[in-house]
Amino acid sequence: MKERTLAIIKPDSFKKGRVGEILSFLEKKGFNILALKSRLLSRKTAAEFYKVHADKPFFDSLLNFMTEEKCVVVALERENAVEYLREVMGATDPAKAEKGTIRALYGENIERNAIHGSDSIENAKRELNFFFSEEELI
Ligand code: 3AN
Repeated sequence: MKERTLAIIKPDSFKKGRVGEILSFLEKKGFNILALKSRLLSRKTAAEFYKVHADKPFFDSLLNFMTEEKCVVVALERENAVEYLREVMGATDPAKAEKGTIRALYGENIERNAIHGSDSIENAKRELNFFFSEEELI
């Protein structure tokens, strides 16, 4: 069964002009791009999206980073999309990410780590609906 997940190509990748390369990487891994948009997140939007991390020491810094440039939000479709995206993204800390993963290739550090991917099927639904309307996801 095809599954959907949400990726965010983060401001560090946008600034370095790596958006196209990362999209191409995802397509080569079998993901279809169902919907996509480029957005400069407001602090309020970024805080709402990352609200589970509101009490973490890195929250404020994470909001600064996520609002410093545009993000590209992408709805992806593939068999086993949620789990497989996490696999090809690599560990949160690029220094610990497996060779050949997106974060190992493009991430700078644990915060500026190139890409976000939903971490469960339930969160994927919430995150897809956070950025896209039902009509955009047809
Ligand atoms: P992942 O994106 O791998 O699911 P989360 O959900 O634990 O990781 O963290 C959300 C985001 O917060 C990360 N993508 C990263 O940008 C940032 N982050 C996570 N842990 C740290 C940390 N220890 N220091 C700074 N930023 C962090």
